[in-house]
Amino acid sequence: MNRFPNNFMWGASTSAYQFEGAAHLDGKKSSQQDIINKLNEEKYGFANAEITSDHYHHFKEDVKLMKEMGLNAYRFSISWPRVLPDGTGKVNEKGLQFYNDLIDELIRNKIEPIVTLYHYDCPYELVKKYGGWLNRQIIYDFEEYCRLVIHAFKDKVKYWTTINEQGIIVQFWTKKCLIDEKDQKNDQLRYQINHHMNLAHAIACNLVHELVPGGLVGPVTGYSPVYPASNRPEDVLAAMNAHDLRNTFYLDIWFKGQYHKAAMTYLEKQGLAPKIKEGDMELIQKSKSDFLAINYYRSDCACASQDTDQLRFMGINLTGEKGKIDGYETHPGFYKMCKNDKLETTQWDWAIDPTGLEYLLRDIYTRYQIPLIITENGIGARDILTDDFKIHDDYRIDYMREHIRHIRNAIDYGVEVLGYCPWSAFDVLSTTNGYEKRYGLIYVDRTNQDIKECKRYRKDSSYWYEKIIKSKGELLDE
Ligand code: BGP
Repeated sequence: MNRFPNNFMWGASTSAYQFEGAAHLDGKKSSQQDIINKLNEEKYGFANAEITSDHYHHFKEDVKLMKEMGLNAYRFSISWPRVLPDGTGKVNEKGLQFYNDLIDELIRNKIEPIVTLYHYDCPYELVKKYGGWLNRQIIYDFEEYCRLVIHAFKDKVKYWTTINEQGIIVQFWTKKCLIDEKDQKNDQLRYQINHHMNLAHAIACNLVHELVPGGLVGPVTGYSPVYPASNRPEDVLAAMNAHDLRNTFYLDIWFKGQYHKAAMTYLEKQGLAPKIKEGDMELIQKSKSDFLAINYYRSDCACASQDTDQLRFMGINLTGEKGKIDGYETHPGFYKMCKNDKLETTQWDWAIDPTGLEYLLRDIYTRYQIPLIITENGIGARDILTDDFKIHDDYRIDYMREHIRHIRNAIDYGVEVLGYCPWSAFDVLSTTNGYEKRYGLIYVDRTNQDIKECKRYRKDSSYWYEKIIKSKGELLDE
């Protein structure tokens, strides 16, 4: 196949708190991300979430630029506290109006809206009231929020995604959720939050099917295939363990309605398993996800771990200096993540692996036989705005070209891929690095410290992507 299917969605992605700004304007109250990013500002000097890329005030210009790039889809999220500032109860009409205007603008420009219901920004009021996702009450409040927005946009939005990257939330829970210090040592709560999210996801799926004529809904997974560090059987087994706990554990719940046996057994042994109430599994089993949205940036690598190793949920590089990762995720006796010395990395130590994308697309499709859509994929870099307002991001073009080629291969092998939405349409606030690390196809002129006017400039990658979209992928091999 040279050309991608005619109905292939060529899009790009953003999320509300990383892109909109207007964090306390027109009735919106704080989300937990407003608080977390305020702390990031104080601790690391990164930008806070107050203005970010000011999309709230630039949305018409932004849609125009998307149109110029040739996008026929745009994946974004709705901010819960913008439409329900207290999390429940009184609706903020101005908030709903913003999304209504944005969606109308997209539709006028023939850009398919793909809406994510939750991208890390739980209303702060609910965190203060009962601890946010730690408390089962959130399932019912999330239902109220979902009913409101799904009903409001049911005639305009066909594609809905529920919760962004539950697996990443489990790993990086204090960065994605505001967790009281007294709870931070209780790792079981990570999986309890995830269980509450599974229930919330099931309810959101049911709501889309109930309210949206012809509506389709699916979860968003942050997915990295896990390779064994060597051909030692112990490493191969460790890679399978990591794959079960980080990937299949989520996919099985969404698409088979059950917790993965081996992963759950491990969690039970460690005292990390979630408490499941009567009726929970029934609710999960009765809901249906129509497709899987995949965020893919990197593959990972695992090796055997000893029982005496220290439990650790994440390793992160916050400096942008290669090799300065602060450690590796370790599950004692189960697996330990490590560097894959066969792959190049970004400045932030994320392995660059386009083949991994084909591998996971084929693997997931074979196991679950569901349509797939890529809702995030991209390279974080320190882009440079030249004196003549250009951004020569060849590395991004290389990254995207290779990843799209491997999507094409997967389609050739029979995988149903609905679309490709790279992260990100515009530069946004990075979840861990403020504006130092950029992913956008379009540059937003601001820094961590200086907000300037947030002027938009198209990067070289956006012109390249435009060509690829116009040729339906044919010019990939040019
Ligand atoms: C994904 C998130 C996005 C995004 C991206 C890049 O996990 O869904 O919100 O930010 O990662 O991550 P970062 O900004 O930390 O480099």
